[in-house]
Amino acid sequence: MDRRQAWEAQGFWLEKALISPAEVEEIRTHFMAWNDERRSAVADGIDPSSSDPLARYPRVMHPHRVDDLSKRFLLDERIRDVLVNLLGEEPLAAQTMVYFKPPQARGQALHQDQAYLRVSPGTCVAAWIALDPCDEENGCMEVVPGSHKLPLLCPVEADLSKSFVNTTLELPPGYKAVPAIMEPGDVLFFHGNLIHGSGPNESLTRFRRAHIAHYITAEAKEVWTGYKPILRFNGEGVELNDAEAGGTCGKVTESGIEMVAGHLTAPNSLH
Ligand SMILES: O=C(O)CCC(=O)C(=O)O
Repeated sequence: MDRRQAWEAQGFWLEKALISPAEVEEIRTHFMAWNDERRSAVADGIDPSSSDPLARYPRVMHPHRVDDLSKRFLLDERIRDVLVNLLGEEPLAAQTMVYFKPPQARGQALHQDQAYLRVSPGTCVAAWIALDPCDEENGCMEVVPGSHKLPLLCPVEADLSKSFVNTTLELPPGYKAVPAIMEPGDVLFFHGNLIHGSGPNESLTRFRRAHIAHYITAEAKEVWTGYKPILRFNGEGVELNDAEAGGTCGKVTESGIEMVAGHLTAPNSLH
């Protein structure tokens, strides 16, 4: 299957060795120093003084807004070229995150990114750059092939001993999560409706770091306000309308998805 066929059929594409070993090392070194010197505020309902490994290594949200290196990889031409090939149109850049996922850290339960970005028309796409070897032991990404053709599903309560976000998705019959085994420099591209997530890092010694960027399709007229400003690949800003925060399942807020049913109010940031 070529890229385009895999994208249509499965909703994801794993591009091998897109980012060089030297660049991977540059990103890793940069963000380990970032965490030492200017660690992000601990969110996701984690007590900063607890022994939770994520209190020491909180995820970094939107670093490209203040950090040239992250912005460089958000607007990287190699990533753009793969996106153009997969989508058949010019992408716009929306967001970055860095996950350290240190030894023994919890993962992020199953979700669909489009539930957060609310891009319309069109969808969002992630480019997830592996900065370490990723496998089942250290909590690699898990993807559900073909689930990008599903609508947005309503979340249910997650197991907080395994996930740092408190919602997950129940897979409809016939769907199965599979591990995405990756080497540093591989990039996993996935569709906004694709169900994905990750389990805990069971290793006692290995990190599972990633630089993650989210894009939206150029036809988009609206996106949830928390992802603005939206950028073209030449760095110019693009004006889009604000998407409705509410959906049939829940409402996006600065602190996550508030469930319509009311019993879950997720203290999670963006996604
Ligand atoms: O890196 C992970 O474990 C999860 C990342 C993710 O779900 C995302 O980027 O949407």
